Amino acid sequence: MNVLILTGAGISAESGIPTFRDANGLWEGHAFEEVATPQGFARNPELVQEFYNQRRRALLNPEIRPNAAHVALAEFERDHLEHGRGDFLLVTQNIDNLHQRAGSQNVLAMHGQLLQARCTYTEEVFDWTADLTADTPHPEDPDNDALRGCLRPNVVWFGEMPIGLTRIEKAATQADLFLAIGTSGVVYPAAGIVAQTSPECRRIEVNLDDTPASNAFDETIRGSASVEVPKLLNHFKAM
Ligand code: BJW
Repeated sequence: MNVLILTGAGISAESGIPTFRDANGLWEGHAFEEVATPQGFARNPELVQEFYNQRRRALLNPEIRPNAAHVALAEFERDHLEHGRGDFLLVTQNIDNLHQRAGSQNVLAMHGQLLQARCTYTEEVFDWTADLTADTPHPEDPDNDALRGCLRPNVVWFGEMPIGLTRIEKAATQADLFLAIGTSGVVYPAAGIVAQTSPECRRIEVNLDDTPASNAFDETIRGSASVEVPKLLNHFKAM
């Protein structure tokens, strides 16, 4: 059985990371055009860097840890691959590292990673845990003043190309089981993955609420990811 998982902000909500579109979400107080587009970054880099600096600092708080849903996915993958039961790919829209910290191996972070910075000139990517500012020196050429402030968060904003689309499309067409967990189904191309799966694929959505994508799924499970995902994966174990 080939398994494809798609996760969104809802899976990390119970780890203490706010979602985007729920009440008290990450964009409360911001228009998404201000903080999640290249145009917004060009207009006001300080605002955008500070938005991500705060989120980076929050992610590094030791109290933010993977929850039961992240752990269940990692354990399911390990067992699935160890027993040669088929392919497994976990596509996450989240820029936190909670899947990786839970032990997931085949993770494709299609919207990038918060603990990485990217040089806007060379596209080089660096692991990054500090704040980014207009004065941050280039890590490999710190005395070069022309490169000061060239780093941006290595994340995918609206209008930018998500990461790994060819691999995602291949996994979708070959999947026997597709689970979409904690995503509002409004951001493309992630929201279109379900439509790339074959008619034989079993498609299940796990979310607290209905989403605009719910009708595209064979089954919808209403509940919190930390409760429903371990139960669901236990059901599919050994298949
Ligand atoms: C729980 C829970 C619990 C809560 N348990 N559930 C086709 C049609 C229309 C538009 C487009 C289209 N194709 C492309 C577009 C344009 C655009 C788009 O989608 N716009 C729509 C908004 C209309 N897409 C893009 O621009 C993408 N790029 C692209 O297509 O490029 C093409 C291209 C071609 C040629 C040249 C160049 C490019 C890029 C999209 C990038 C999205 N980036 C962001 C920010 C990332 C960095 C960051 O984190 O700051 O990604 S936006 C934001 O939304 C973030 C998320 O990953 C993404 C999705 O959000 P998510 O995860 O679904 O979170 P929420 O908050 O929306 O939902 C949480 C859900 O969880 C809710 O449903 C809750 O109920 C649930 N929940 N607690 C279970 N405990």
